[in-house]
Amino acid sequence: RVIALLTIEKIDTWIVDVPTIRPHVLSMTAIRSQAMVIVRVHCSDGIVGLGEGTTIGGLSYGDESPEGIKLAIDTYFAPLLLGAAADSPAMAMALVRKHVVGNHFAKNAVETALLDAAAQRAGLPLSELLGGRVRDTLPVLWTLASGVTETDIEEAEAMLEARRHRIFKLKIGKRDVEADVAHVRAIKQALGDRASVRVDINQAWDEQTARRGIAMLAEAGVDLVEQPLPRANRAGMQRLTARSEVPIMADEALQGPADALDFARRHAADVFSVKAPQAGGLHAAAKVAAIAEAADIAVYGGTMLEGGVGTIAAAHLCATFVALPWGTELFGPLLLTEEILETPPLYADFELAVPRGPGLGIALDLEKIAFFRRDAQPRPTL
Ligand code: MUC
Ligand code: MG
Repeated sequence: RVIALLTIEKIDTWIVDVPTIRPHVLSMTAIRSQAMVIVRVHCSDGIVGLGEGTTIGGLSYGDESPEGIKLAIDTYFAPLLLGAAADSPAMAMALVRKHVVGNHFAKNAVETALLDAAAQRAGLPLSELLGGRVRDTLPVLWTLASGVTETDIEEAEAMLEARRHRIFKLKIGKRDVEADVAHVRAIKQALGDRASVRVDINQAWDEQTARRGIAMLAEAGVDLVEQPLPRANRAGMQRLTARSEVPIMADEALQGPADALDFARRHAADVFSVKAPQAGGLHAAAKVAAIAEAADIAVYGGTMLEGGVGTIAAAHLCATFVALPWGTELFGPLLLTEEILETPPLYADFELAVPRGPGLGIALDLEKIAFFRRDAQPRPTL
């Protein structure tokens, strides 16, 4: 038996609730607050790694809820990991995968924390452990999802003026196609060539509606259509991709490398939204991206509207992508009323800066965490 000298000593999991700056309306839910599961892995050499497990709208977007992510880590991951070697994230995660099926968001949160600790120990930015950084900043879009066309146009104008975003994603699929297309057309007409306008249907259409809707959206000037069909309808995505002039992106359908391989074989999308939580970790997401690259499918940096920790983890992965023609949507922290990092992510000139320090290169603002932790009762005043 090998005695590990460097071990995992403690794992903290906190659900941290932070309000959004305005309601964020998607086809399946509207959110007013984000619940982030913040994970800290303490190693016996004193290094602490950070991770995040965040989804959208409880169980309305994916198979895991914030409460379920915390429970999975506390009850099932921690007993496997406490006392295990801290210097091999790959071995630790192989142990977890041997005993835990599914639970991709929880696995991603823990793997991120283990990788953050390992990269801090190595004195390298996390991007160097994920294949090597080829860019220091990433283009970032903004989602217009107030639910009101005029408000969305004002918001877009303010973002352009501040040089923060010039790509906008609109959440549609909640109303009938005519109403949704009228909303999209009005926004594209107001912004013209100053901005790229894209849509995300979040699985809300059937195939006939999608055929009609995509043709109308193309005519309205939309550049990219994301996940129009339910995630299980791969043949439908394949047919839409084959006939659509506007590129089609897969998001919810990609739950890891096996899905990516099937999509690649069928060419059932032109673009993959690469999301570490959906893939089951940063390494799994890197494999999704590698499959895309091999199949001449573009990669895009997706988000689950995470806070600073998950967003910066995703940024380190995206920094390893040589081609990133559609950019990223790593704007999650900007949707929240509060920063939970000591130094907030830097957004300037339409791009997000990828931190250069060791590991994720970030630190938690522990006073903010103490204040917003769901289990902090009564809430202390700051
Ligand atoms: C999604 O489906 O892409 C990403 C941006 C946004 O506004 O919602 C998310 C989820
Ligand atoms: Mg999406």
